[in-house]
Amino acid sequence: MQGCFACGNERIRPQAARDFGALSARSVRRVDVRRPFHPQRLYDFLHATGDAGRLLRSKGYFMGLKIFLGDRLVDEADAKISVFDHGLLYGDGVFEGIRVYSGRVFLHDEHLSRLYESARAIRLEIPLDQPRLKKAVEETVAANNIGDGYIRLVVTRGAGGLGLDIRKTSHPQIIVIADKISLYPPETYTNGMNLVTASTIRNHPGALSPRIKSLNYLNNILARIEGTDAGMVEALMLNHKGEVAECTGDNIFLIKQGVIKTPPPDAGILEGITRNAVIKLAREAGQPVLETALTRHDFYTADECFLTGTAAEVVPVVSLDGRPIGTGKPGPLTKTLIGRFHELTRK
Ligand code: PXG
Repeated sequence: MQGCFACGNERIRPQAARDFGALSARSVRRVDVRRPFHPQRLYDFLHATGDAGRLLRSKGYFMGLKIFLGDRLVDEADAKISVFDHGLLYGDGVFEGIRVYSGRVFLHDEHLSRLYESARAIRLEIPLDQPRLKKAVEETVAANNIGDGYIRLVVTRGAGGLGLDIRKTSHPQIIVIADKISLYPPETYTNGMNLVTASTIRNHPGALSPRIKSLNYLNNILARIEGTDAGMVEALMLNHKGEVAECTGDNIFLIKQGVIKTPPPDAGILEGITRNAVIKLAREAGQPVLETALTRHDFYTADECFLTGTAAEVVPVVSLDGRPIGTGKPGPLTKTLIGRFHELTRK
């Protein structure tokens, strides 16, 4: 058998598993070795802590992922693109973050449609058609044995000159990475999340439409830094009119007197795939959902609040800018929606 002798994971070299089996608590700091040692658990831990994972990978303990690059699967070590790629030089490209549940790509067509729409908006021609790209994503998931995981699908403008002219770029690059997912800590879901409003506003739609999921995420990153500085894992962003737009990587909803409300796409948001799925679930259950302009006051005085996103799924929010929302605990309707969303992921 290739891979780990203990758990069969093909990405752990047999020798690595044996070596780790002999490791003492001092050798690998921060690993809880009080519990019975298991290579898969150690692997999961190291994977979550990027640096340790990279170090051990560089020592050859882990086999790399299979990456889809261009038009075929290659080893992670061979998955390289040009330093002249405009995706790197200018953030010129588009991407999707997609979930895999039990080996199935969740809302695959919806994510692909958004990717092709983002590409159209920036005049980027994706070199594969949608059915072929869908197959490439599925092949990548299968090649990496992903059960529950995460896909990063990226299309860059391709290599070009040291100038903005897209006519000087050659082949757009397609990259598909299928890997494990790192999530918000479990207590975020049980206790709820606290948010602050960032001073950085969302991109003005007349400058760069937030509806494009482009490789240029500096706007969101600058806002996220403010959230991190305030000790929070997310931050709220307003639009150029001072209305609530979305969080740095999640859409936002409130519930007031039984009505679910969320900013419309023209409030300058990314029209989230999870957002749309949650709206549909709520409406199917007979709950009214309004897409309407909202201010921070609406959130301060809401009964409940939650975020949606591919990585986050549905997360309760319990305070904004130091004001408790509702009871200051995850709300009942939010909990029901979380349950319904989990059912959807298992369908
Ligand atoms: N708004 C923004 C700005 C986003 O980037 C969402 C809303 C939620 O959209 P979806 O379609 O995921 O429901 C996003 C998505 C990451 C990461 O690595 C971020 C997103 C998605 C996947 C991964 O931080 N953001």
